[in-house]
Amino acid sequence: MHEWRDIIVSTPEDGVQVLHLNRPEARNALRTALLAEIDRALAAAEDDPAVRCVVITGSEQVFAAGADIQEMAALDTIGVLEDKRVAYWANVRRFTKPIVAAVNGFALGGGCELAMHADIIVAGRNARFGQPEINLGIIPGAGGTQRLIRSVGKSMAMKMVLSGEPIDAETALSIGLISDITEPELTLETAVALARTIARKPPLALRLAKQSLLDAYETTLEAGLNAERRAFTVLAASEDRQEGIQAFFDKRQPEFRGR
Ligand code: CO8
Repeated sequence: MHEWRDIIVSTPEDGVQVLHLNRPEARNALRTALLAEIDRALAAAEDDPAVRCVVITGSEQVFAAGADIQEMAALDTIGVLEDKRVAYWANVRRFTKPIVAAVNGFALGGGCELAMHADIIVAGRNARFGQPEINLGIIPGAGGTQRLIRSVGKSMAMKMVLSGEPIDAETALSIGLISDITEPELTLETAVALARTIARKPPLALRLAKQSLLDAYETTLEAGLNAERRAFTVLAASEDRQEGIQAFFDKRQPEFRGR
């Protein structure tokens, strides 16, 4: 059993694990120790076949106020170069199971970047997404410039990064940064319900579907289509494909085993 300090880990539904950022006194600022706990929790979730989908959330007031500015202030160039957080972020990116972010309140800087590491973002009406690093004389450092421009396009990405001004939930929905808006008190519930739906899908197909979609960020259309074709072909060998198709013919619910 792990001891957690900056996060709370729970399993509200079979197959769904929730990582709850829990540093209210610092508005869930992502200090290294917090990121290390996310890293550890995701590594455990990756290895646990019972976990099919992960939800990352903050409180009803704030998702995360970004990197811990106090911690960041203490780093010189060598410190930034050797920063352990780089590896923690990379591990979030490499996580192979679906991640849903449930965002209420501020998701700023590294907080917005953490939300964008998720595969789907569900947000409360009170959500505010922003990259305010410019106000500190820095720029986004956990993929913000790259993910924003791919997600919302050039003009809005430039506006957010260069002005540092946050956008509200309605705007985030209209530009495709998030998939759903809810009342803040229902954000987590909505995300968990979505995660539950996803958790019941065949794990191998989920993994390859996520990978194929993310490939679109990395590659040309031709190479992406080839990668999708390979993933599609590999799945023809899975027992879950047989089960899914048989269950359709039998007019019953499939029982997926991740094989
Ligand atoms: N880091 C450290 N402490 C913070 C942070 C933070 N990011 N945000 C808030 N806090 C602390 C405050 O210092 C304050 O502490 P105290 O009570 O001891 O004075 C406490 O949290 C409460 O803060 P506020 O009084 O400001 O709370 P409000 O509810 O009035 O406002 C805001 C909430 C709007 C979130 C406000 O706190 C804020 O603007 N915070 C800073 C946001 C920001 O600039 N974020 C960007 C940080 S830079 C970044 O994320 C770069 C990522 C690079 C990743 C690189 C990886 C390798």
